[in-house]
Order: sequence, then C-alpha cells, then structure tokens
Amino acid sequence: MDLPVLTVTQYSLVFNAFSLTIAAMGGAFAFFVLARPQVAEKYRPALVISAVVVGIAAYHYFKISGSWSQAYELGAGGDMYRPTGIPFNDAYRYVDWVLTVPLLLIETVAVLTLAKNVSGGLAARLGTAAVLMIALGYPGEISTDTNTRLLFGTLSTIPFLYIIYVLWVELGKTLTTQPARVRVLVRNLRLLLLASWGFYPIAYLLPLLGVSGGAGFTGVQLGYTVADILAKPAFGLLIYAIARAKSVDETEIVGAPSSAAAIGD
Ligand SMILES: *C/C=C(C)/C=C/C=C(C)/C=C/C1=C(C)CCCC1(C)C
Repeated sequence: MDLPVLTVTQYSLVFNAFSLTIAAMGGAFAFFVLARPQVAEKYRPALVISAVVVGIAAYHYFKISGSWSQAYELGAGGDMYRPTGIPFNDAYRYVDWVLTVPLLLIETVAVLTLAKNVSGGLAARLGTAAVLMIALGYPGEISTDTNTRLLFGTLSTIPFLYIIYVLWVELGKTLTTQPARVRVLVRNLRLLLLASWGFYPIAYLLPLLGVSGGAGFTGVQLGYTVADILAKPAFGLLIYAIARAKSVDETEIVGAPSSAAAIGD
C-alpha cells in the first residue's frame, strides 16, 4: 500500500494514540490479573481471557508503533512526514484481531455462563464468523483500489452483522434471568459492544467516503485505535463489573439455605 504524506499533526496524533493504547492495554492487563480474587471462581476464566486479550493487544500496539516510526521520517522542510519506503505493517492489526476477537466472544459467552451445550455451540459459530469477517476485510484494507476496498468491506460486513445480531439477541435473552443490578450492566455491555464494534467498519469506510490521502489514513488509524480501547479494556471492565455483581448476588443466595440449615440444627 502506498503511504500518503502526513502533516506533523497527523503523524503525531497517530503516534501518540498508539502510545496511549500501549499504556491502556498494559494498565488493563495488570487490573484484570489483580482483580481475579474479587469475583467467584466460575467467573475467573472471563477475567483471565480479558487479561490475555489486552496483553496480546499491548504487544501488537508496541509493534505497530515501531512500524509507524520506521515507515515515516520528517521531511527536509520539517513540516511534513514522508514515507521512508519501509512499509507500514497493517497486518499486525489483523493478526491481533484474529486472536483477540474470538477471545472477546468467548469472554462474553463465559460471563453469561449459559448452559454448557448452548455456550459451546454459540462460541463456535461466533468464532467462525469472526475469522471470516477479519479474513474478508484484510484484502480490502491493503488495497489502494476503492472498488476492491468496497467489495471486501461489504463481504466482511455479512459475518459482522451475523455476530452483532446473535450477540444482541442472546444477551437480550439473558436479561430476563439476571438479577436487577446485573440487568443494567448487561444492557450497557450490549450498547458498548454495538458502539465499539460499529466503529471499525466506519473507520474502514472513511477512504471510500471521500476522506482521502493523509486525512483518510490518519482517520482509519485513529478510528481503529479508539475502537480497540473501547472493545478491549473498557469492555473488559464492564465484564468485570458483571462478574462482580453476579458473584455478590450468588453469594447472597448461597448464603440463605446454609444459614437456614444452621438454624435447623
Ligand atoms: C479487539 C478488536 C476488535 C473487537 C475488532 C473488531 C473488528 C471489526 C468488527 C471489523 C469489522 C470490519 C467490517 C465489518 C467491514 C470492513 C472490514 C473490517 C474488518 C474493518
């Protein structure tokens, strides 16, 4: 892909966004690891997965950030960043998604603790759709031809809509069975999922909407970066809040019969 020339502001915005993201992912990693004792044992796998997701993302942002510095150098006039000729490696992002998106889906299903047979089938279907979505998006991402970008973007949107639809419906179904304080959190999780995942195709579309050159390229990078912070650390925090609320709730329920038995003695 031919990189566009960037203004100093565009270059720095992206560079600083990458740096912020490394910090956010690293901080979230520490939190998810340390917060495990705060939730019941059966929800701990969800927190472990959250930690793995942000850990993988921290590593990839570190690599992306390095690739960004190598791909550009300040021009002789000092007012523009010009491509060095070393390609910017966008594949890091897609490799990251192939790993983290299925994990995020498993994390969501895990915290809902749906019946085993339901959750197994569901996770497999969602995981397959996620890999398809990312694999179909990539050829469009690296192409400079707008028709190719549009074609693969459209194909990728089919599994995307399937995932969003299934999660929306499944999360909706669990709403009726959850305690009141968990219901509010699950509702927020659904909205955050829609808002953060919806960000990716919008960022992808920018070059097709006439936002071209340096502005379009900067927009895509910033869009994916903001979306990643919402979809990984912020999403993980909400998963933690749900796990915590459910743990507290279930301890209260479990507590009741044992105290009754104690009275019976
Ligand atoms: C942590 C990373 C996450 C949650 C990444 C999610 C990525 C998407 C939802 C990407 C979707 C795309 C489309 C729906 C069409 C255009 C191509 C993609 C791959 C950007």
